[in-house]
Amino acid sequence: MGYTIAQKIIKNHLISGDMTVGSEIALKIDQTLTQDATGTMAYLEFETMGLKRVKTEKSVAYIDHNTLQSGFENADDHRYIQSVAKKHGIYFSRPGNGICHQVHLERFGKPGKTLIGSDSHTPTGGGIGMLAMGAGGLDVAVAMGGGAYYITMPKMYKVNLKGKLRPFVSAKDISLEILRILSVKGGVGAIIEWGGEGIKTLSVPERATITNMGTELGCTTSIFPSDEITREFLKSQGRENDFVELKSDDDAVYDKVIEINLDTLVPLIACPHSPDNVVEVASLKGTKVDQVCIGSCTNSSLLDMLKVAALLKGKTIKPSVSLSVSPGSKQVLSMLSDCGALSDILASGARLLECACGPCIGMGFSPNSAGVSLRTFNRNFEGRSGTADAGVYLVSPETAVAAALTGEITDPRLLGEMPEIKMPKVFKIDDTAVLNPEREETAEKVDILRGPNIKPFPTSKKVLDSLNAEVSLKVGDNITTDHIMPAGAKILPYRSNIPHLSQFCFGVCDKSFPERAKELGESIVVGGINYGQGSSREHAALVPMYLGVRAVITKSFARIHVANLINAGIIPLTFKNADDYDKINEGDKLSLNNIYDGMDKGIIVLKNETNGEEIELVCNFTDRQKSILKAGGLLAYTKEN
Ligand code: MIC
Ligand code: SF4
Repeated sequence: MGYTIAQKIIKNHLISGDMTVGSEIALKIDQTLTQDATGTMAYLEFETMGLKRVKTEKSVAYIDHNTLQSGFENADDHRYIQSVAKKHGIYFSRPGNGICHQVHLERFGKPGKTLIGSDSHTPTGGGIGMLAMGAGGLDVAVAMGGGAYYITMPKMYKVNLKGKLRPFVSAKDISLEILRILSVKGGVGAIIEWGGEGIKTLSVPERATITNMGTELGCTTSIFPSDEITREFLKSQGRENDFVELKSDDDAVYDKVIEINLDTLVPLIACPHSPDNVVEVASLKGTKVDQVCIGSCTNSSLLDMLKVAALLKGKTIKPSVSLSVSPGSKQVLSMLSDCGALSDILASGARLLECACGPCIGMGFSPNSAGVSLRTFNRNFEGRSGTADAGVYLVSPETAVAAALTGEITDPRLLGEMPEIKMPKVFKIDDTAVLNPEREETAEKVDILRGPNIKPFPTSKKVLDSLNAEVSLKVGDNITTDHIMPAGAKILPYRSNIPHLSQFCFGVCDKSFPERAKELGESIVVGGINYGQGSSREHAALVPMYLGVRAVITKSFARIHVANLINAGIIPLTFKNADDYDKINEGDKLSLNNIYDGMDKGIIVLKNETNGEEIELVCNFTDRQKSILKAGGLLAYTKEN
């Protein structure tokens, strides 16, 4: 039996485990990336492990999320990360150089290599045939130290593309179509390989839009073959030597095969508040639009920006619309500027934002009250934009421009002829905003700069043989990490200050949660399906841990979050019978006994002391995960070992 692309890379990087679906495998990691919102914590963890130098082929620290320095906090954290990077052998991408995923794709990613990043959109690298995965900061810290990255061996899905996209339909519409087909939980436990004749019509930035947004399917990662199109892209970046060809074997076996016909695909739009709430743009025709945002790691490549500039050229946006454009990297921005396209964007009335995440993570540019915002981003979770009652829709750059020009949701095909976009053969290479680390021999002399915002890392507790605690919160399905630990301009500066962050925990669901959890001392959270989807932020585990949450019981978990819970020493359990979810209410007193024995058997029996119900909970932990939980989290476990 042949191998899929992902299986080939896994086989080449397998440290332990066997490649049977569902079993735990340990992978050697070639590259890591961090961004600043998760990076400070990741480097504090790296420091705690006491290692001198990263052991990866390349590790890069990006500053792209918290660039709105409305107080000393972010600037202090940036200086901290810069100094840690210099000392420990990590490349440092300065603020302004661009969004981690865009820059990594342009300058550092390599086909066939493994990459983990403390950001859920790390799979962007799959656009050039990397096995690129999002992970919690602690897992990235361990990988930087040369440790393996553990995942559950995924199933393999294949999406075959047929035909060719028509004008005004683009890669983003393919992402939205697969979300419509599979939903935000449809990719859990799988790697999606993109293939078929249709991929030959897609350039690397288009492929990267698709692998980027594969994250919203909940999959482990997404990947394209590395072919002549990949070679051309790497060549244009002066990196042809990094090219290796990668394709699946003809007899590779997939657990699911989906076909998408590009010839018949139409412009799509994801409605509030979920990326899989997808309908045809035409069906919302005439909906008034207040704000349009173009950019984010999904749609900020030079190709996207040139399309936007060409469509805006000589036109003015509607006075009722506020349009922002954030190019993905310094390379994109300076090439836009050199060719004059930037002037076309500015002349239309758009506001230029810096090359960073910006509005995507609620770092400014929040919509007006009850505003309708069309964004080329990847997430439209409730409240994420910074305006609680805004309606955020996800669209392609083409649909975004159509809305900015008309003031309402408009099928972009009504804009007339699609101008021809000529991509340059050679890109402008200027890596001056990437700082090299200090040489190992002299690294000792580099001082680490710590600001007052960096608070001590909270210590987790060991999972004991019994737990008696009250349910501090019961939530429904598809709870995102933005619900658990919101971001945005007011909260993000405190990512290295867990006590301060804790005041906002579950703020989207129930503002009284932090107080209640603190009063209870120890408590249990109950959730529905796909709990913890979205961002990789380990803060969504560390903050509940700080507030005394000892167990989370759900119908099912998202991949990165369940790993973060275990790393934080919180025991994640799932209902054996999903209906038992109804047998627990907020405020109920629960007792779990013989936990250790239950962990070995795979089932723990919970007694609801309030209503007398007995409920079976599944806990299929590997020996390693059991040891981590018993040690009180990955940091404690790593120190012990
Ligand atoms: C996001 O898009 O939600 C973020 C902000 O990039 C997160 C990381 C974070 O919370 O810092 C992610 O996707 O992992
Ligand atoms: Fe940044 Fe948004 Fe991409 Fe997250 S999804 S990395 S916030 S641009």
